[in-house]
Amino acid sequence: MITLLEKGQDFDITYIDLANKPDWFLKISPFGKVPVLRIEDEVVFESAVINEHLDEVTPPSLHPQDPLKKAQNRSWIEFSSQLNMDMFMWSLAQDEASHDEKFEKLIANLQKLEDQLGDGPFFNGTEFMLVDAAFAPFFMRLVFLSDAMGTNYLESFPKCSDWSTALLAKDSVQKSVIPTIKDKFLTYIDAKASVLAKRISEVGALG
Ligand SMILES: N[C@@H](CCC(=O)N[C@@H](CS)C(=O)NCC(=O)O)C(=O)O
Repeated sequence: MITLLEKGQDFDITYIDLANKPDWFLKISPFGKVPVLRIEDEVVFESAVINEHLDEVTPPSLHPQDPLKKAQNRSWIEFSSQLNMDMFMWSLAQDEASHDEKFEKLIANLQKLEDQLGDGPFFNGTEFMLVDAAFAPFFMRLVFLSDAMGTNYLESFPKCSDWSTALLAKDSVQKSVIPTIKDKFLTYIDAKASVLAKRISEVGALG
C-alpha cells in the first residue's frame, strides 16, 4: 500500500479476515498470507517481492542506484521481517520468561538497526525509499504498543526514533492503513491474553 501510494498508482484493496480466509483467497495465496498483489489474472506474493515488482514497473526507482547500496537496502528490508517477527513473538508471549526473552531479542535487533542508521531522516538520507516503506509498518505498531504501555520503546534508540517519526509523518504511510488500525491492532493483541496484553490492560486500568 505504501509503495503504491508513493508511486501514485491506482489500485483496489480487499481486506481479508485472516481468522476466516475465503476460498478464493486461499487459491491465490500460496502461504495463505496477506499481502497478495493481483494484476489481472496474475498473482505476486510476499511483500518484499511485491514492492520490488511495483518499483520496477513504475520508474523512477525507490532503490539506490549503486548496486552495493541496493543490495544492502534489500538486506535490511529482510531485517524488517525479522523485527516484525520479534515484535509479534514478544507481544504474544504467554509467560514471563518467554516475554522477557523475546523482548530482549527485539531490543538487541533494534540496536543493530540503530547502528546502521546515518543522519536521516530516512534510511539512505533525505529520500524516502523502498527500505523505508518496509520498516514503516513495524514502527507504526511499535508506537501503538508504546502508547498503550506508556513506555517509549525507542527511547534508547534516538536514530530509530527520529526515523520512525519521519516515517509516520508521511502521507503514504498514514493512508496505507484504515483509520481504526490502532484499536484493531490493540484489540487483536488483547485477545491473545499474552503477558504484554495483561500489562497493557493493567496500565489501562490504572490510567
Ligand atoms: N513474509 C510475508 C509475511 C506476511 C504475513 O506474515 N502476513 C500475516 C499478516 S501480517 C498473515 O497473513 N498471516 C495469516 C496467517 O499466517 O495465517 C510478507 O512479508 O508478505
